[in-house]
Amino acid sequence: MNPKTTAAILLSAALLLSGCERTPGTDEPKATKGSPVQNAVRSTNSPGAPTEVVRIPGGRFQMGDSQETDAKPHPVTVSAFFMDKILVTQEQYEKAMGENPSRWKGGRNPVEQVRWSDAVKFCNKRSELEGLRPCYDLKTWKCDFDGDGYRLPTEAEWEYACRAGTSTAYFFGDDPAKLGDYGWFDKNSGGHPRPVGQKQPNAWGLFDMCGNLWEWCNDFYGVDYYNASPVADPKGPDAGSTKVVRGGAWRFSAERCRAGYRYNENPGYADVCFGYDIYGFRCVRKVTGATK
Ligand SMILES: [Ca+2]
Repeated sequence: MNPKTTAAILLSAALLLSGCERTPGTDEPKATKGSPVQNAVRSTNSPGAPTEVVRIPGGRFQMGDSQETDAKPHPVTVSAFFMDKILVTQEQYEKAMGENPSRWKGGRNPVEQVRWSDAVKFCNKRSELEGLRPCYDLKTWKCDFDGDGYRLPTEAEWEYACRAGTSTAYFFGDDPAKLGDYGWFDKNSGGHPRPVGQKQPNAWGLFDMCGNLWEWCNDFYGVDYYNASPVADPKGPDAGSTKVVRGGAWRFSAERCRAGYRYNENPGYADVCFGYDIYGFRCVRKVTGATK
């Protein structure tokens, strides 16, 4: 048996034990799609390079994409929040966490191979470093939305911020041929993620919302969730087996980069679960009394 085969067997065994669903390195993630899943403010002392956050105004929008079976358009209102202009970079992540799990190394590259659980641990650490109250309980993985610290955006916040007041397929219109001006996807990425902030931002100053890396959201994925979700600040189903990711990534088609396109992935709570080089994240935090 060659070492590669042995490694593959050991890996499969580890995955079976842990309940992880896939082996890393496969092409398209096999997360289910369309079928029920079981079950401008500067943040002054961010770790690493200072990251600017944008104040996203509260408002109402039509969430969803009529071309998708799991994204029925429906009205949603979102309260104001702050959001990172850029994806969390490797420099920023390493400075806070003391490690860099990324496959494609570079300080200004977005951190990848981060699981949902890694992303929320970073959110808590960043909150502590900035003297804010961490939002996540790392035993239950629950998010305290009252905390003034960093967290992942809800799926609704993410789409609302991505659309930036637009109702077209992309925040720059309906024509996928223009995507190259705004994001990195399979046709222009060269086969790997790219440094953050190189393409044009959306109208609210957010970079890389389309493409580069899928972005972890706080919500569990629910294929039917839009049929029953509350209008005001929906936060996703109470439980589920996968978490929502949004926005497409460097090795996915333009279609996956549409503002309303939903995707989902195993959160990787256990250490033996792997991160993939297509997932990254950006943080949000609430607008508190002093900043309202
Ligand atoms: Ca993105």
